[in-house]
Amino acid sequence: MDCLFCKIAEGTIPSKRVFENDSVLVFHDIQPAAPTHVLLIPKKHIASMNDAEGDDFALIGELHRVAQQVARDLGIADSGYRLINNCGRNGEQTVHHLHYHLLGGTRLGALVG
Ligand code: IU
Repeated sequence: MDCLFCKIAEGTIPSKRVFENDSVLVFHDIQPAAPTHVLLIPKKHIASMNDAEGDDFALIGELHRVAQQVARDLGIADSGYRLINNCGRNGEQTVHHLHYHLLGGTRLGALVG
């Protein structure tokens, strides 16, 4: 499958990895939007949040568990962070393999509220 994040998960395209287990990979975003900016992906190809089904929701729970752990490991947990999933065109999703952005290390500004 011609998917950038599948190739990163397989290792055929290199990335700066920060965490990996059987189902999840975390690596640094190539264009960081904050002092800490990593991407969390399932190794399984799921095109977007719209495409998640069945057991994928357990995998999405695992992504959140790993996000909490990686935030601690990267030293951004106490000051806080943002965990974002962009879905579809209006969500500005550009890579069509489900992923979360974990951003921290600075005040990020309010998006809502
Ligand atoms: P988005 O949510 O689909 O808009 O985010 C895609 C992210 O993937 C974006 O922040 C890019 O900088 C990032 N990225 C990357 O880390 N490595 C790449 O080779 C490419 C995009 I293309």
